Amino acid sequence: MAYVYDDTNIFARILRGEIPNKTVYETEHTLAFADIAPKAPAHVLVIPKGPYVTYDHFCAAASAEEIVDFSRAVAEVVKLVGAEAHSGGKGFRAITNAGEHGVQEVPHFHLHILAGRNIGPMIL
Ligand code: IU
Repeated sequence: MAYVYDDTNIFARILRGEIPNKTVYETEHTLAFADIAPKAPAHVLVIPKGPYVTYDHFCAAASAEEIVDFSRAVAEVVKLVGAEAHSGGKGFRAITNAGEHGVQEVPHFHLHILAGRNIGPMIL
């Protein structure tokens, strides 16, 4: 199925600088910013700058450079919020919602990084 990217979505507008955001980390291909309605003491959204709708779309269509850049940005964000579980931090949850059944609100791929409290069981 072909993905149709709607560039009027709120994250596209953030990327174009039309709407302010609280940037946590930024690279050539990736932006990480504070979620406007945080569900944990640290709630950061990591997004690619390219026009990808969902995680699977990103994995299938992004360049290797973009994917590596995104992955490394996730690692930096986890470090910035002090949640590196592999080296003594208390850990985090990474979530991405996709499409109707995933209950995705914003149709630009984003990874939620939630940290700073025990997030609870995986199934909500
Ligand atoms: P979802 O995975 O698409 O359901 O999550 C969208 C998130 O985007 C959600 O946590 C919102 O609080 C967040 N968000 C935001 O950070 N800034 C905005 O202007 C809007 C939504 I609209």
